[in-house]
Amino acid sequence: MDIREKVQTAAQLLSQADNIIAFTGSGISSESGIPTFRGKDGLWKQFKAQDLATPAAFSTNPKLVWEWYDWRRNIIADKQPNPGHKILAEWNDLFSSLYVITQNIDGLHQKAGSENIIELHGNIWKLRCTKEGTVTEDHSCPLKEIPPICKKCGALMRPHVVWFGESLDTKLLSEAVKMCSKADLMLAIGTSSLVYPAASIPMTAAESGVKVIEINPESTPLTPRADTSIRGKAGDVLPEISDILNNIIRQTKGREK
Ligand code: BV8
Repeated sequence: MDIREKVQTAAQLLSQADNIIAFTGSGISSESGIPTFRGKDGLWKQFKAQDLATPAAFSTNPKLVWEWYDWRRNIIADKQPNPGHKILAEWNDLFSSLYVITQNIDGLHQKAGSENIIELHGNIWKLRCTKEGTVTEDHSCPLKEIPPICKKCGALMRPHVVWFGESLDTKLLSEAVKMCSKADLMLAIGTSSLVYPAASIPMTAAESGVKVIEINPESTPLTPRADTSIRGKAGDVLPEISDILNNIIRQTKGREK
């Protein structure tokens, strides 16, 4: 099947689906100008994950880790949602339910207007007190002090994100799994499907009979499990699917009259 036929198939499958999951990774934000993790100019390329995004790195050198996050916050601060994010937000009310389960910490799904969002790996605009665990939102760019200190108890603040070697929030993970058990279709958009346990979500969905549509310029370990895998950019493919889906809906309504 060529890309046109796959886009057509995706629109058809969406027109017959009620409960949708959009599972997204850093690829959906790359057209907004935010580097991915594993692309040619990926974030990890310049830095080693184990040097920066781990509890050990933070306890060894919190200032260095915060300088990296402050640098990333400054990159993300002026970035806007792209057509990929916007189409998902437009689909908020098109289905019985649409959940966005994202590995991204950039907040662009919220900025685009998506409603039911599960941020599996946290959010770069949130800080957590290392002593009390309280979470605060802070959009200051650059950060007023590095490393930031808890205003209440004076302890070190950390980014409210999930580092390598850290377990995901069990409540969030079980909510994501519960939503997937109710879904009849999942869009896996812009993820290399390499980082676990998040990557197990689309895999499990495919194994349990959920229709999985992958949107990615490259193939991934999920590709062989997907019902259809569209080799394209999210910002191009999602608007194309949306146009065809809107035509299908118009024709169906026309026939019902
Ligand atoms: C855990 C937040 C239990 C932080 C992130 C050894 C030691 C310790 C752990 C492990 C180990 N070996 C394996 C593990 C498990 C590890 C893991 O999976 N590692 C991988 C690398 C092998 N996982 C963990 O550590 C997790 N916790 O397992 O806890 C435990 C406890 C103790 C000890 C052991 C285990 C926690 C993982 C969470 C890490 N935090 N982010 C931060 O951002 O600073 S992960 C980070 O990678 C981001 O969240 C990112 O989203 C995520 C996944 O990457 P992707 O989103 O998929 O992005 P990527 O760049 O990889 O791919 C982009 C894709 O988009 C590409 O396919 C590209 O083709 C495509 N694309 C590009 N442009 C477009 C596009 N697609 C569409 N449109 C476009 N325009």
